[in-house]
Formats: sequence, C-alpha cells, structure tokens
Amino acid sequence: MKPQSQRFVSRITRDTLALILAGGRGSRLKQLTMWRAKPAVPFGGKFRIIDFPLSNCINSGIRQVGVITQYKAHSLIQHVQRGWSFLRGEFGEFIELWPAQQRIETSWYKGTADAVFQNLDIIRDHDPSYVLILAGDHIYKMDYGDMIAYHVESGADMTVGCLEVDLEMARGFGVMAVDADGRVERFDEKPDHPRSVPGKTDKALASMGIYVFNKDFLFQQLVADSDTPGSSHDFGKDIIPKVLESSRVMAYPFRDVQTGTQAYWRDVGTIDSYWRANLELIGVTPELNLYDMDWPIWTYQEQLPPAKFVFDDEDRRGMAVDSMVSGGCIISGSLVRHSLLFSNVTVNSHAQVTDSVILPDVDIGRNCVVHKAVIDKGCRIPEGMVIGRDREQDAKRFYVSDGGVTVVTPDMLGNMPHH
Ligand code: ADQ
Ligand code: ADP
Repeated sequence: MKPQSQRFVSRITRDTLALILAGGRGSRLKQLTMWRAKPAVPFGGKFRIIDFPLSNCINSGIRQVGVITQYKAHSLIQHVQRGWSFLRGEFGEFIELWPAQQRIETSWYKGTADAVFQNLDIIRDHDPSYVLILAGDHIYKMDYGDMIAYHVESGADMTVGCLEVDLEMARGFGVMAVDADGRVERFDEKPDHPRSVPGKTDKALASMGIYVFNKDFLFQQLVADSDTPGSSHDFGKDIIPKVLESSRVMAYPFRDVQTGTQAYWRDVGTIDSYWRANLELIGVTPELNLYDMDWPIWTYQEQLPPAKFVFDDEDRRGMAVDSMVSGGCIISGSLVRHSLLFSNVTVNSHAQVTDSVILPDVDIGRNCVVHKAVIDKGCRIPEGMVIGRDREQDAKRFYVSDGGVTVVTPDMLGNMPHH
C-alpha cells in the first residue's frame, strides 16, 4: 500500500464511529443463550464472541465504539466493562455500552435499525463522517479500514460487507445481486429461493450483516424508516431493499488480505456449528489462527496459574492430547483427548473427556465420561456421570442437537446459578 493511501485509511478510520449490535435474542444456541446474549457466549478457550468485532475495531484503528445491548446483557456488560475500558477519553476514544433506555421511544429496540435510531442524538454529538454497523455475534478477523476505504473510493452512500456462501445455507442470510462494478442491484432478506452467483450455481452472495454508512445518509434513512407504518425497523428487511434504487449501495467482498481468497467467517448460530468451530481451532493449521500476533484478539482475562497435569493418588497420569487447555485447569489422573478446555476446568481421576468443549469453571468428577459435548460454564458434573454415549438417555436430562452434540448447563444438573 502506498504511503498516501495509508494516511488516507487512517484518516477515515479515525473519522468512523462503530456500533456493535449486541442486543438480539438469538435462540438457536439453545440453553447457551438462556442466560446470556449470544455475543457473550465464550469462544476459543478464553474469549467471548464479541471480542472478535471489538478486536477488529481496535486493530483497524477505530477507537470510537458503541456496543448496543438489550436482552440478557448482564455478563456481556460485565465483560465489556472489565476488559474493554482501556481507551482514553481525553483523546476522544471510547468503547461505551449503549443499553436500550427508552430515551427517544417508549419501547425497547424494535429491530437493528431502531437500535441505531434510538441513539441518533449520541451519534450526532460525536459527529463522525462514517458509521460502521457491526454484528456482535460473528467470528472473523477483518480490517475494516479496507472496507471503509472501498466505500469512500466508490462514492457509495452505503456499503454492505458480503461473502459467498453455499446456496443451501443462503436462506438464512440477506442475498444480493450486484452489477459489474459491485453496485447492489437486488437484496432479498432471508429469501425462500435464494439466487445463485452468476457462473456459480452452488453459491450465493450473502450479506455479512455489516454496513458502512455516510452519516447524513444514515440519519435520513433512519428518520424516514421510523415514520414508515408496517416497517420492522431492520436493516436487512426494511432499509436496504428500500434504498437500493435511489441511492448508491455497494457490495464489499470480504477476502483474506494475504491470499485474496475467501476469508474465515463464522456465524456460530447453532450448537453444531458452535461445537465444530471451537474444535476446529485444535487442528494443526486451523483457518482461524489465534496465535497471529499481527491481529491479536483482545479479551478480559483473570490472572490464572498455568494449566497443570498431575499423577493422581493411584499414580495414574493426567494428560491432554490433541487439545487446547487454558489457564487455571487441573487434569489429575484423567485423560483429555481432542477437546477444548476453557479456564479453570478441573478433570478428576479416571475421567475421560473426548471431542468436547468445556466452558470455564467446570468440575468433572471422578470416573466421568464426557464425549461429544458442550459443557456450560459453572457445571459440576457429579462423580461417575456418563455424557454423550447414549443419545436417548442424554435427551431425557440434557439437550441433544441434530448433529448429536450433548449440551449440559448448570440448570440441568440442578447447580445453583452464580452471580
Ligand atoms: P440476522 O443475523 O438474522 O441477519 P439479526 O437477528 O437482526 O440478523 O441480528 C443482527 C445483529 O443485531 C446481531 O448481532 C444481533 O445481536 C443484533 N440485534 C438484533 N436485534 C437487535 C435489537 N433489537 N437491538 C440491538 N441489537 C440487535 C443479519 C442480516 C442479514 C445478514 C446476516 C449475516 O439481516 O442480511 O445476512 O445478519 O449474519
Ligand atoms: P456467563 O456465564 O456468561 O458469565 P453468568 O453465569 O454470569 O454468565 O450468567 C448471566 C446472568 O444470568 C447472571 O446474572 C446470572 O446470575 C444469571 N443466571 C444464570 N443462570 C441462572 C439461573 N439458572 N437462574 C437465574 N439467573 C441465572
């Protein structure tokens, strides 16, 4: 990149306010989102999902960030307050929580567009040239500077981040058709019959649900939408299809900067995709490299002692193979194989943990078997319990996904909630 263009990108990222939408209900993660918002769901051993868009902002040089929260926000708010309050107000930098507070309307945020509309006066006060709207529930590493530069250079009113997805998955996304210049010609939110990309019958061009707006254009559209009867006040359903004809909406293809090919991006929307995306990280060269210090993922972390692997009182070895084990874990006389252990997990004597994702603060009792499972934060698995070997038995007590992953939460074990 030329020196001038670098200066140009840093100027526009400094003039950008990012809003992370973190208030949706998100119910497909079942019991994992019973008590917490999806952006607060733990991911990758020591992170929560929202750490990815937040880290992308910081790494892209965007230092004005509002996190819009609503449902079940307690652990999300706690995490953002504890881990993300390091920016300096005196430089005009901040990461702030913007909860629904009925400042303009007497209702909660009705849809994604309404969530931004209800904060228009705060945005006006900051007076950015560009507003970057992000979802709080996707896992990816992305330099937003490149997308905003594309937006500015192409003279767009609005730019939608997009990528190609398999056609059979496309019904869950906003699906677009673009002209030769990348201008969006059609946008169908979650269509029953998604259109394919020309020349690729098995792919569709999907919206990532992330948008760059020129500030004034955003204001006009949101004010108009707020008065539109019948609108669900959603960017994908209402705003984008409506503005296509009269304005310039561009599609920005998200690609890997180094290879130019499609980049890693996951909407870990279901238990099966959540389980798979976590276990993928254990592989030798996973698509999502968490060890890449060029694009670090920041998070709140407790000060914890190193993971410990010990012989138990009967001289059985405690070990983990083909696994990732976080700080504060103790594996004593037990075997962990092809699993991801978050912080502070104890696996007691003679237990076996395989193909599983174990969230923080879990205790797995002596002689337990845990296979192909997601164990939620704070579970105490009693001695001898067998999980993941008999689907029918599991379904009586726990949740079993379509793909056969058993989910266990403290509620299901009768454990007390922790505050
Ligand atoms: P969905 O992911 O289905 O589709 P939605 O459920 O509206 O869209 O969630 C988008 C983001 O906004 C999430 O991070 C959610 O937490 C948040 N959110 C939802 N309602 C909110 C509210 N009332 N207040 C605050 N935050 C809220 C969208 C687009 C599609 C696109 C996919 C990509 O509409 O076009 O393809 O994202 O995943
Ligand atoms: P996280 O696991 O994301 O850190 P917490 O365990 O702190 O989240 O749970 C989020 C919120 O939900 C907390 O306020 C917690 O007390 C509450 N909570 C969790 N489980 C229950 C439950 N079974 N009954 C009532 N409240 C609960």
